[in-house]
Amino acid sequence: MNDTSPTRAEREARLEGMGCSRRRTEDARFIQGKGNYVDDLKLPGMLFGDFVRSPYAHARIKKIDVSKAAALPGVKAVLTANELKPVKLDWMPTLAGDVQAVLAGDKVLFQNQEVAFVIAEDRYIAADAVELVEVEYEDLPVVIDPFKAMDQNAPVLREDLKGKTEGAHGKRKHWNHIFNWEIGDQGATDAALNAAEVKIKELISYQRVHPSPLETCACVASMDKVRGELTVWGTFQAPHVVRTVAALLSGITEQKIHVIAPDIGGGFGNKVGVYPGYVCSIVGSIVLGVPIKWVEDRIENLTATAFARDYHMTTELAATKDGRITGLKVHVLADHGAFDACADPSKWPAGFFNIVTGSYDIPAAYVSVDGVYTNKAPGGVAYRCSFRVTEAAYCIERAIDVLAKKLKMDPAELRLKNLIRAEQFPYKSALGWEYDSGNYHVAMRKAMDAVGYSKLREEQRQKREAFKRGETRELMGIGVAFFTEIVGAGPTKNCDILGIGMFDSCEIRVHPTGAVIARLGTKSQGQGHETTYGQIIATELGIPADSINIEEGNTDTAPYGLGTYGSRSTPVSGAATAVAARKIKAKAQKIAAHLLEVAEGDLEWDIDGFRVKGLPERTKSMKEIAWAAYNNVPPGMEHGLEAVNYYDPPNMTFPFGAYICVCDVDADTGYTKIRRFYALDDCGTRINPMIIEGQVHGGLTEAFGIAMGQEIKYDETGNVVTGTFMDYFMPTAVETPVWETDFTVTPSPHHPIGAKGVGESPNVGGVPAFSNAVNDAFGHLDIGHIQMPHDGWRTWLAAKQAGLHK
Ligand code: PCD
Repeated sequence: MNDTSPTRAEREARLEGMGCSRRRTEDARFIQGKGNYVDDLKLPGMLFGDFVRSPYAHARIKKIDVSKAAALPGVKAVLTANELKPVKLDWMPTLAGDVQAVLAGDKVLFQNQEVAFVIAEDRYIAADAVELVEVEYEDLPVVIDPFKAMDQNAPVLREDLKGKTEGAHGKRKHWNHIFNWEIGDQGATDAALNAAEVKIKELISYQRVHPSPLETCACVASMDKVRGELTVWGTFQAPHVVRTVAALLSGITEQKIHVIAPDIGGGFGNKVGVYPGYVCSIVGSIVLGVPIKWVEDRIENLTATAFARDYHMTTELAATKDGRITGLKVHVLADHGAFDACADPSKWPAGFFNIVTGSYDIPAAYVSVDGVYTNKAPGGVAYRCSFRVTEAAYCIERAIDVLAKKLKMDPAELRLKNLIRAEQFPYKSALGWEYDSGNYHVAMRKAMDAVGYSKLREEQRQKREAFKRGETRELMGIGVAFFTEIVGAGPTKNCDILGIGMFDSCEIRVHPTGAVIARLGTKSQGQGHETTYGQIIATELGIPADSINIEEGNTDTAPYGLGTYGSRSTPVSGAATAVAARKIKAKAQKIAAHLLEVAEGDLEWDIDGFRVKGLPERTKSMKEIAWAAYNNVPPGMEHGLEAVNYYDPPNMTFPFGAYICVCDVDADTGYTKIRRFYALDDCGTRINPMIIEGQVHGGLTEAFGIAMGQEIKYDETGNVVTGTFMDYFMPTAVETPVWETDFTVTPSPHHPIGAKGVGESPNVGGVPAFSNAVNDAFGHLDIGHIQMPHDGWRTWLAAKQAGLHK
């Protein structure tokens, strides 16, 4: 008789566990237009809210007259700061320890700041009513340039902070100063700089950009006055935190608040914080007793909800003549806009910027960051970035290239010379981090081989000759970047948000038939969590991923978690998932031993169940064990098969990568074509290679947008001049280059499955690779660091400055 039982390989494949490029389960609804986004929600009696916003960047509010708006048929209420004051909601706390005006009272501090909230029967009436609110302003002098924020004659922006010499992070030096944050050994770093054979000093700016998810921020707040319960649906990356904040602000007890994040169309950090729209919708619903919906439009999103970057980094490197880096000193001027609403772990005013020594073994380093207020929108979010790591990576990667130019050394060579060596891991950096694992030289060499690095340099040499001879007007640039990410905030010992430790969670229940539901404290915004968490459980428990449902985003059912940002889901909730599954497996082993009438220790795990050691035909599959968990457990054991884990990671994980970009710059138009882009990522154990590739494609496209054209720009009176996708560069498939992806695998030694995050990496490594490529195109010419974004205009100017225009 033929044996028809599946082979081990077939049993393994059936699970679609870790390492499998399993198709994304959530895509079935997304590609059919059957997703369920906040704006799809329609509730009986629901009203719509819309903001009156300030046309001025800095002005005193003399008078607000809402009478005409309130009289418009269909308008139900108009809220101003006066209505919010009695319930103490005219101001709200920010995640960074500052306060932010929910609705402007005495004055406005940035263009498009929220001034009044109109509630009407539909969004069109609300929009009409917004036009009818009359606000009398008296304009005030503005501070747009962060370098002028602390001038002696700079206007006082935050009158509410008058006389306060201390902020959330210590002493304030000036009325527009927020904090100073210092780390590292200043003495040793200065000594290294003084003794240096070669040094560089460069102002490296990372311009203000915006995460601009395609779905803007939105919520529906619904107060049930009979039950005294509030439900808020919203585009929340961290639903549990929103519930806790709502409880603390509203006084409604936490169990009576239900926060639900349905499908989200991209978050990118923009949907971590709490915005005035949420507060006003909740207040409106409490006052009127009906649901209120608020959905931002594109201009509001780009100009008023959290921006990213705006870091101005004066960077010094010390080195020997042969290219050994001996010291790094950075001063950052951080423009936080009108309120410090940065979304960082509480104790980290500049996030994890102290990862700025990057992938290099730099013996001495010192960083000092000054945050300042300006008349710009608040924010400073971790846009595809673990709390300022993108700024840090850009800073060190540009600085290395500037140093290479000065040393007349190849930038890849200079990197190879200074990269942390494999045997140095776990590596303690001069600025305090312990990098968990890495094999940087292998990754760098693999990248260089893959693109044929030395051939490219030879081609570039020949092109430069041809240019001199007048045979071409194109400049070829080769951009190298090697980055180290720091993701998985975080150990609760040093990371919290509003006092809540940054653990994360997973709860798994195995049903009698061996099907599973798992719920987590994180929240996918498109990353594919419904697919990948199922794969971890599939491998751990030997249950096919197709029999596993993953749920996130409902605070009533999901265990408490801190949410999805900072590429923390895999490092933290992914670990919680494995640990919870292992608890279940331990119980399953006891049940299997009972069923097989052997000692627990006589069993071994085999793909999808246990077998008796030495007797491979005596087995109990996980399916059989699940059934037994509900009717035949060992004496004294509780029924059921479920577990929960709240995981507090012992350390962050440190993914890394080597990226190489080749571009051709037209010296006459500044137009830059990205000819080639190669990205090697190492995120430890890979759960789903296809999803990782998608993550890298998405992140590189964002990095391309940032490096090559994006900037939230203000004119001298504080008007945002890039408030739409007509003037804010949003790359489409037309502009986007082709991506080549590759990988190495260096597992994290402290993570239960060895995985590190990956979602942010391409943004972190991509931006410096593009910028280094454009700068490298001018590498043989007498011209300093060229600032981003590298749009046609700036690049044309660079060519002009380099004397390439007759
Ligand atoms: N993975 C795998 N493996 C490994 C890792 C990872 O597979 N090793 C995968 C996972 O599972 C998922 C992803 O991948 O799915 C990702 O992951 P991660 O890295 O862990 O991350 P998560 O946490 O999840 O997420 C987050 C991120 C972020 S941060 C961002 S920005 C962005 C990214 O994610 N976002 C987004 N990506 C994305 N995608 C999409 N689609 N959408 C979105 O929104 Mo922040 O901080 O928030 O700014």
